Amino acid sequence: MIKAANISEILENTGLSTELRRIANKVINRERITPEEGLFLYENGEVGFLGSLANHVRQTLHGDITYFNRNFHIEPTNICVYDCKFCSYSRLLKQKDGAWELSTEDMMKIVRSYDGQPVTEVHIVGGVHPKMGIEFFGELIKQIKAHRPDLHVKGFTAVELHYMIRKAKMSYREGLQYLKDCGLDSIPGGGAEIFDAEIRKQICEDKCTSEEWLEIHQTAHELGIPSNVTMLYGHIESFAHRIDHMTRVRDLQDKTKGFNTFIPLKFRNHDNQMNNVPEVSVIEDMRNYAMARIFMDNVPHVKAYWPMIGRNSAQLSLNFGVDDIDGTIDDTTKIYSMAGAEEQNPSLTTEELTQLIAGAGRIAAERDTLYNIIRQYPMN
Ligand code: V47
Ligand code: SF4
Repeated sequence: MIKAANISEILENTGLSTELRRIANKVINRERITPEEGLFLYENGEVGFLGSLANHVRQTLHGDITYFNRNFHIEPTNICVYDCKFCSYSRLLKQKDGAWELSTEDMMKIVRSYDGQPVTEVHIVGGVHPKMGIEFFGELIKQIKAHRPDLHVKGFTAVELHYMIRKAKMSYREGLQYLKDCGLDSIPGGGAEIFDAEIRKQICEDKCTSEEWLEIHQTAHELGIPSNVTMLYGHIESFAHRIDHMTRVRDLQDKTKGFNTFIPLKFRNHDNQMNNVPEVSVIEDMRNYAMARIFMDNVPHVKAYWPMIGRNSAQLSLNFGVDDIDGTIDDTTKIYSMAGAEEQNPSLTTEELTQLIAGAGRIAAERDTLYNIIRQYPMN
């Protein structure tokens, strides 16, 4: 790796503006940049420049290690009381066409189908079904844990949690404690979208507010439940909205340190109410990963969700601040294939995934949900 002092010297001899050089020097010296500086970088930093800075931060934090995990998804239902304009997946209660709802037994069959396989995590996320309440999911988690106690249960976006907890007339703290007692280990990052109230009003008016989303995650962290955080980008939001989103994440993380991973999710425009909004380019995807790594100096990991952007872009992202590629999953996740994701039947074997990581000159490390390394490839 090039040393920080050398990078600063190199910067002196580039045609970069004084302001870009000043901000770059802060990043190189691992000083926090302000939201205004972040916005300036977003607006003026070209992709290679941002990539170099993000890669420097990534190397400092993780060296060449690139994490992946072995997980599988359960999507209990795609029936949803909400009507997010970007969603290609949900069906309203009255729409029977293409709708599904799984019973506890259906979901336990999925869990049992992984018996004997070295998966470490089950990721449970779906639509918000009015009849699937907190007790239904508490019982499901208990059954999963009774069957396979070592399986980490990462479940329910803050949107689902908000609905089921409020419907049960509990406080967030009571609801989350109940689910934790049933065996819930962590919370995925979905439902964050973009925190700005005006944008949220236009793309997902009726679901939980940004303040509620953040309060649920804060409460979870206080109860010892770690979580992830996403950002849906590349639709009608501006760079300023993205910086605002990441500032709110950074501020909460300063208080709780409960976020493990930031996951930028690229808006896909297939088959939803926002299909007139063009998708952003791969260049913008890379600039966005880089900005996430540069700006959120207190969130340990940045993840590329490869089923969404495709394996080639995921590989490229490893030079733009990303240190984690989502697990070796099969086609149990439908939310993206229905939105026009690159990978229609996302499935990568461990060998394919580790080769993809090695092909980018990185070291593949299988992790558990909490980033404990299980093994490195080639095996050590
Ligand atoms: O909140 C829905 C997104 C999210 C579209 O925590 C779309 O490890 C793009 O949260 N284009 C749910 N995105 C998925 C999610 C997730 C995924 C992977 C890992 C983790 C984790 C969490 O999917 C929703 C929404 O932001 N989404 N529709 C779309 N058309
Ligand atoms: Fe429902 Fe989630 Fe789709 Fe919104 S994104 S409509 S909350 S399934």
